[in-house]
Amino acid sequence: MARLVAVSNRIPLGDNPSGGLVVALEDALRTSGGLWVGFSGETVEEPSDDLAFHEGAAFGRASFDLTPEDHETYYLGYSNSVLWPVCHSRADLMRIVPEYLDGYRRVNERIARLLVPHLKPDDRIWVQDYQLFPLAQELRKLGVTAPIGHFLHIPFPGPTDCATLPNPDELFTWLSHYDLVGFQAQRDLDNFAASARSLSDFAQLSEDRFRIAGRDMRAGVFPIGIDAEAFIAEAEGAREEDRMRSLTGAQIMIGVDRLDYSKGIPQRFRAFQALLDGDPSLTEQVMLLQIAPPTRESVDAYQQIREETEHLAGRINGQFATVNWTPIRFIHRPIPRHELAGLYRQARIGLVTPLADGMNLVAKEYVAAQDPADPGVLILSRFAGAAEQMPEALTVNPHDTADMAQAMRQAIDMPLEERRDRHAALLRCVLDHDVGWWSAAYLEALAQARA
Ligand code: GDG
Repeated sequence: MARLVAVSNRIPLGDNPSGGLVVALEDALRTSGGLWVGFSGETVEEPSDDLAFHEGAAFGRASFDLTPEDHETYYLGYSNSVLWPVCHSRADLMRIVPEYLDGYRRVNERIARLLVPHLKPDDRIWVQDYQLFPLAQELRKLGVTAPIGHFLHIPFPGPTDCATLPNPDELFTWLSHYDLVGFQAQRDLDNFAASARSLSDFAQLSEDRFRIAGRDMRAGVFPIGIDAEAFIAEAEGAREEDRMRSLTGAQIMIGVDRLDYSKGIPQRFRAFQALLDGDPSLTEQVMLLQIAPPTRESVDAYQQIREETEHLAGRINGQFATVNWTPIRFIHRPIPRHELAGLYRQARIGLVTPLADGMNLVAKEYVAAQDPADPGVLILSRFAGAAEQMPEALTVNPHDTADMAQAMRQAIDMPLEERRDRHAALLRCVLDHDVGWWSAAYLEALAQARA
């Protein structure tokens, strides 16, 4: 079996990863073995010109450092101030700075150079996410002939959003050097085909085959999953002392998201406010536990979302709290994974209401963590990739406060039998399409794309 070499922006070298890609890739590599290469998280003035190898995992791990300038331009700049907002339909938050694109190209070129001496001819190379779009082109320039695939964890922009990029055509040139590009949802594949249509040299050869600038490539839909069995075990084994104790009888609604503007946390808070406003009998009967670890804090848009979220939670709590009850509990730091599993299980409602999201693994973790005999209800935004796979959730439009408040009400009142029926269907999906299924389906398609 050819060795799997996965490359991602970040490689976790400590514990407690929070971030969907890291969680999923760790599961995939633990099963298949191979090598994972990524940024160490350290910035240094003079990074080494070779990878650093790390022991202590079931698979090989190798990292590289970045200069502070590269981190600023490649990571915070082009990746997270240009591509991320555009892919999440927030071109208004984009900052186009020429140095960002230069840094992005330069770092991808450097990663290719670091990687090549460690590659074997029969490796399969699997590049992850939007920080590394140009990597296949750079590897090909250096003579790499092995199969190279890309998986995009976030949404692919449609024609209107693509047109806001400083370099829309280059995005497609980068992608055309992969044998296979994988997306989370049908919506993304449709956006890819629709956006590519404006290129001068583009043809769609079949449903999943495209020719861009004379190069043939494939694209497909591979919805990512979780390690469902392991997560079920984690939730079942959650210890009593890790649970929330201070409430007697109040139902818990839980939200778990990196504090990102794409996750719709203020919209969720406003819907909760509307729910409480509309029904005073819910006082002390329901609470919202929002876990939102910090992310990309030096980007302005992230400072703004933090301020907005804290301000709103403070205002709602001030309006409704009693001596014995705080309606919103907002935790702005990561919590350990086993605690998370126990809290999901304890919560009667899972709130997954992003404005845009590639997949959203929290939706799947929440379902896996439930007690099938008395499960909670998942409220899911139609803009999460997960909505294509999970129609048995209560599907909401996160921009519509009244619609979301109504779904919260419906979830609170939902009879046991309906909760069980919906949960059984959702759990089937989470178990059938777990992370092992995802990586196997993707890698099989990569092998076929080359054959
Ligand atoms: C990207 C795409 C796509 C969160 N807080 C804590 C914590 N987490 C864990 C969750 C979950 C993961 O982080 C978040 O995954 P999501 O999928 O919800 O979102 P992104 O981070 O935006 O991930 C997304 C994903 O990639 C995979 O392809 O689904 O659409 O945006 O696993 O549980 N974990 C711990 N403490 C926390 O406080 N331990």
